[in-house]
Amino acid sequence: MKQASLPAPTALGERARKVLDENWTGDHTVPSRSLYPHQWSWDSGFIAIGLAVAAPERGWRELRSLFCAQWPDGRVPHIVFDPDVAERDYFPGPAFWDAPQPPDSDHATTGVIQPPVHALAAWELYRRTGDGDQLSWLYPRLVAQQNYLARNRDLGGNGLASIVHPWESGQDNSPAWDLPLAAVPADMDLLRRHRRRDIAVAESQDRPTDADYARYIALAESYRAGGYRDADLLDRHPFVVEDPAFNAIVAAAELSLADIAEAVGADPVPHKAEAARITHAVVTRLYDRETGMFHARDVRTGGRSPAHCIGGLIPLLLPDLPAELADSLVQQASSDRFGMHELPVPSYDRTAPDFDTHRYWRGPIWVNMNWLLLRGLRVHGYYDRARMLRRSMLAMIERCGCYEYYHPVTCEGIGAEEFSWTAALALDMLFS
Ligand code: 9WN
Repeated sequence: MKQASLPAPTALGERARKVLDENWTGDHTVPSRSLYPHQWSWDSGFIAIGLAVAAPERGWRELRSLFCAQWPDGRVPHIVFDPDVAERDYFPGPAFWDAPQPPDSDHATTGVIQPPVHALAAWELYRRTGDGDQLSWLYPRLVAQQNYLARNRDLGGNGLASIVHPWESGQDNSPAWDLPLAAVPADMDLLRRHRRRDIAVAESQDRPTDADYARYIALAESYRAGGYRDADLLDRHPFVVEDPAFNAIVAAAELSLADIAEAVGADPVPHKAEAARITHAVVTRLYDRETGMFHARDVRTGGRSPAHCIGGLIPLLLPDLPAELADSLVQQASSDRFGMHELPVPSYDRTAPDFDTHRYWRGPIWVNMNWLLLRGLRVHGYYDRARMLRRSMLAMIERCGCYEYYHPVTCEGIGAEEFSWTAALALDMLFS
């Protein structure tokens, strides 16, 4: 096994390692001790990327504990609940979800998913450690995760995976979901029956509104009422959306799986073909020539969201994206809407009348999305802009700390402090 070289200590590196150490439970890393006390799916993927630098054995463990909770149909749940955390410490907890117990785990889970960044993390861990046993254990599970998306979630029949809840996108409160969410009644009675926990530990102006939260609960209840089955969801569930960022990540995962397949002696060709197929579908279904970027599509109505959100830039990750589209995304990222110059890219259009500097996913800067964008800039050879983006992200984190998100003008930290994926991705950017 290759020995991972120890990175040189810097003040930010030490601080970031400390965040990850303090959020480590012995089995996985919580996103934040205060707001998110369980294991989250895509957080664990980003965290494992940082652990590949700081503590690779823990990185493998992080992915293993998540995939032990994989469902028989291949879905990787968005939260794996820690049985030592009380139900009242996070809403919606295990009792709300009432999901079937995964066969290889004694932990309860939610029934929804999140973007599959885990193959990217597994490949990163392998590159640094050369641990073929860990990679071989994960490979079939990562393939099952992708198969679930292709078989169960192509609800629009266009070759794209649909999300059935804003939480599945990871960009929960993005304006990209406003149109489809408007069709979901905001039953405020749900908030009388279920007490929000998030606004007890975070500022309510930084979190989704009560009306949106009521819709989130209604959607989770709708999916739960069908036993989390995906068949016929289009007929019985009010939110079915194709998200460009989610699908770009699915395609990027196939490319990592092609590398992984080669390393474990499997066939990389089907993974490359899948990546090309999804890239084609993302371009034909979700690109808007007029805006020069990608937009989420409501599968129930066929309408595309008019909002300019950071998720619409993430297909830059895809190496097969035609050069003129990549160029257009970089122009959009650098335009007044997103202003990728001194500061990283905000989650939403700076010029939009409802741009909100505090409310989450409606303006603030998120490090994980910018990290995906950084990867895309490198994929397409925009090295100067990539250097600039890396520098602005590291400067922001160094100056303000490892926050969940940041004010898009002042860079002041917002949301949870000592936030794990910010620390993890800072380590990756410092030492890769
Ligand atoms: C719901 C944990 C998660 C992230 C998401 C982010 C936020 C949860 C919440 O926190 O979502 O899953 O309670 O708001 O939007 O991307 O995975 O960090």
